Amino acid sequence: MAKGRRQLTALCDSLDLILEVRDARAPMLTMSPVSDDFPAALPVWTIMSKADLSNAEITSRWVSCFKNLGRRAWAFDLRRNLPESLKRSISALSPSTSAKKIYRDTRVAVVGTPNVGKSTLLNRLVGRRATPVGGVPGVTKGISWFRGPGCIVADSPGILDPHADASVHRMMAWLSSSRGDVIGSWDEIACECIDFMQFKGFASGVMSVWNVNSDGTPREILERVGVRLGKLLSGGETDLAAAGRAFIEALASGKLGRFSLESPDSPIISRLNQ
Ligand SMILES: Nc1nc2c(ncn2[C@@H]2O[C@H](COP(=O)(O)OP(=O)(O)OP(=O)(O)O)[C@@H](O)[C@H]2O)c(=O)[nH]1
Ligand SMILES: [Mg+2]
Repeated sequence: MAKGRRQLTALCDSLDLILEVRDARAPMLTMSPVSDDFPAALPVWTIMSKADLSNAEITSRWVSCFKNLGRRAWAFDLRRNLPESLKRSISALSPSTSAKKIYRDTRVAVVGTPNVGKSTLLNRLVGRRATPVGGVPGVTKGISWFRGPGCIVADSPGILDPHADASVHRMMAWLSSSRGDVIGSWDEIACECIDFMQFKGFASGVMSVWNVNSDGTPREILERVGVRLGKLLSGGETDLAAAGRAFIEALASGKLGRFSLESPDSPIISRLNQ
């Protein structure tokens, strides 16, 4: 993170705009840890990605919440085209900034935590598959610039806060924004996730997609998931790690339906003014 933070901070002087991508399913949990380093004068707009995977009503409340805090914010399925109005707003930024910037394209950096859709957004902005995207965190390794219509956009690697509690990183793994295999055991991550979903009241909806009964402890439920998916060890008992991984990967990619982990009135991380 230190290198990524240094690289991004060094970029700020040449930027007109930062587009901070957050996962619409948990916009506070996936807030960029480098947000505090941006100069106050540099506009930061929030793009909530994966709005096709979140609870639509909660996401629309997040958009209003950010707007009420004076921040420009949108929620999109980034796999679809961006509204032309957003692209026009970005191109229009340049002439309205300082005189020395009038005759060049708007310079934008796309930042955020891993796997939230930064490169997907960049490709949409430049209008082609300029930079690779992938379902696992850590696809983009360094900062690269790409030219699009009316803008020059920098893609950046996902940055996690190394000082955040390990439980925060495990929660980010539920959305595939941190690597579950690096930060804990898959069964532990999955059981914590099921526990959280039970607490929030949407475990039964998620489990119903696989016809798995959501009664009982998280471990009992994960056992049933393992049986349902055929994740068994040679002795016949459930391979909980394999079941946990399959569950988290299905959840994060939307195969188990739409959900939101956070709403404006119950954020996991309460930094609502950021
Ligand atoms: N359903 C859905 N999937 C999305 C959306 N945006 C991105 N994705 C998927 O999310 C995954 C990650 O997208 P990337 O654009 O590579 O994310 P990134 O933030 O650049 O990831 P890193 O470079 O690894 O930090 C890919 O599988 C994308 O297809 C979206 O709005 N909806
Ligand atoms: Mg990327």
